Amino acid sequence: MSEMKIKAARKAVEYVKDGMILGLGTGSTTKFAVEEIGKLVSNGYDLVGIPTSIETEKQARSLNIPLTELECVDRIDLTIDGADEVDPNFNLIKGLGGALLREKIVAYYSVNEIIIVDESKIVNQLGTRVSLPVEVTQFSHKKTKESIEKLGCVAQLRGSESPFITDNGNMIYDCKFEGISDPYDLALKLNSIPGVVENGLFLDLASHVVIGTKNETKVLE
Ligand code: ABF
Repeated sequence: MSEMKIKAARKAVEYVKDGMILGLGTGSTTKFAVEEIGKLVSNGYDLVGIPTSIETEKQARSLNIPLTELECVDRIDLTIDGADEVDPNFNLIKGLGGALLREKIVAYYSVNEIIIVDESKIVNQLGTRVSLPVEVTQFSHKKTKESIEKLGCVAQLRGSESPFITDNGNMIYDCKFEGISDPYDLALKLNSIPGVVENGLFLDLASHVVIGTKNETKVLE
């Protein structure tokens, strides 16, 4: 599995050009891409990164990748990030890594968003392989859960002994739908519930999908 992730990560980093402002995703696949970006920096590339999580920020700092904040730039040239599901329209479920809010903000401001996955993440319909992560405020989260479940899912608070708290101080409900037939409609309905901060449906945000398989690396764009 790592082999496929590494292949996808290396292929995506081929799109990095000297002088770019890069969004740095989160997760075990993206970790390999950040490692490769660190090598480019050591080789003299002038790159600046915007991390999507505290975890990625730590990794980038350890590799001496210069960092900035979104407010300090007028665009992100390219973001490389992972995903939990990818459908045939390049729509995604993200957030199993817990960083969906910052990942979505960074994706929104990126000229190109390259998604790197191994082939197990490819699905015909979103919501069939994994639950949909939804980030909610701690305040009244049980009420928010009730409203989310009215949309046709079973919502499970992340964290067994103590709740998982995101980098933004919020909680996550993992919402099991039996397939999501209209992700656009669901995304709108979820985000109109007070207490929902963001949902893990990434719609029309990915420009490229790089799939690592046992034999080859496929680039879809
Ligand atoms: C992030 O990390 C997420 O949005 C996604 O949940 C996860 C994918 O992680 P991995 O590459 O470890 O499967 O990109």
